[in-house]
Amino acid sequence: MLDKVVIANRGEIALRIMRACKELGIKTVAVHSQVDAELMHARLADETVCIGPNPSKDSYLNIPAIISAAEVTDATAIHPGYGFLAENADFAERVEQSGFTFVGPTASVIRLMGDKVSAINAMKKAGVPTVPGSDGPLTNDDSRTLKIAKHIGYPVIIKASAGGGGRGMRVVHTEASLLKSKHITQTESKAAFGDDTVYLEKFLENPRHIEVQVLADGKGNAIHLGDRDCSMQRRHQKVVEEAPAPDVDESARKKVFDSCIKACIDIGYRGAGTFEFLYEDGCFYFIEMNTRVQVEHPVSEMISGIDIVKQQLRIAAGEKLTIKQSDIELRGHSIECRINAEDPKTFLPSPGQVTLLHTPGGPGIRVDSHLYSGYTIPPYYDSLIGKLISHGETRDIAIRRMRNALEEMVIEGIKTNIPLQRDIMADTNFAKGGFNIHYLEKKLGI
Ligand code: MV4
Repeated sequence: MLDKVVIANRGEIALRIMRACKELGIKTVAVHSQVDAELMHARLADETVCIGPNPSKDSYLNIPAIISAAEVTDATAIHPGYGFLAENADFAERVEQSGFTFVGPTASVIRLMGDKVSAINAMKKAGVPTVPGSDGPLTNDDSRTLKIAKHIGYPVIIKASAGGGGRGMRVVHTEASLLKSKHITQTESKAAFGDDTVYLEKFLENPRHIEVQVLADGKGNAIHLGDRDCSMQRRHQKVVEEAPAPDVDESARKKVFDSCIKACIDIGYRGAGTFEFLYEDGCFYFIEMNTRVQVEHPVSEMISGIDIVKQQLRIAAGEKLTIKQSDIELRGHSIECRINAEDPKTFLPSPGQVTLLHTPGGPGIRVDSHLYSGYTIPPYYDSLIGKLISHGETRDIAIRRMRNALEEMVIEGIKTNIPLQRDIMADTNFAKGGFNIHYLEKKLGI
């Protein structure tokens, strides 16, 4: 097993990783910015290192500072969590070149998936269903671009190959605006990512966002932990996630799971990963792969009984995946509500001191949060302060448990989105399930 892990992150995920390390008997190093000395996991860590001033670029994105922290503490591995450097291939490479274990896939796989054109190509080769599109980058041959779009049929979407997660895309409704949109996307992509490679896809108008959680050991073994529906989102920020995705065609689902496992083996995937799909009219269409543990991993843990973060650490230690697909039984239904320190109406961040905290409990309730009474939420980082997760034999029971938990939860001193979450859990369309990615923005009147 790994001896000592640097947790290169903050907040709830740093605490989540620390708990997994402690369970496995791994020593922990918390690295933090100046203001983050007050973080819950820093108090619980075996060692702490301040890696710099509060802005992320000076601390959590400071690669030399994080590697130095690993050196001075004699750590053997670095877990990046999510966000920050988690999907930075150069970071993974420098971690390994410095003699530490990176808890994640190889730098070359991160790079392959970071480039969306190469990711889609690798997936197509493995038999993962993709969106009808340009089958590679658009060239400077404009007549070819026009021909491709005409063949696919409008509307189409132009995406930056270096983009992802909603950055660098443009929907095109008519032939008249295609080339201008292509040019603008190229220019913006060059400015934002230093790469003007763009590609084109059929634009799906009312899809759901469904993703598949996988674990692979990089030694030819891979399994899936089912799917998650992340369609309840606003401006590319997920608000509620659930597993399994409600009302999915069973034969399409089986096929897509098999294709994800095959893709993991084909690309030599190692660690936890997520295949993101759009789902429309009973069909899955791959859009991107995330090469990290995700915020919403707990709903997959709840239905599978597998601790994803412990599996990440075991795989990083070089263990073979001992769980077989046939060992996994996906049981019941799980829902996650993200709790943000923000105004529930304007969505503006609401940092400040938590003067009183009461967390919910009871059967089928899990709270992943680093909050404590008296903690001051700093203004420098994102506003996620915790996650409420429910589990039950049925989706209906999971919803009822979540409603109770949201009713019990008390956070005083700051504004939170708990009122919005209560509203969503009371929504009759949420209760039905199967809403698409536009549902929440329409409900909020955006
Ligand atoms: C799309 C799409 C429709 N058609 N691609 C947005 C984030 C990035 N991961 C991909 N995105 C989309 N790609 C095609 N061909 C619609 C979106 C999209 C979206 C996807 C998932 C979750 C929320 C979304 C919100 C707006 C647009």
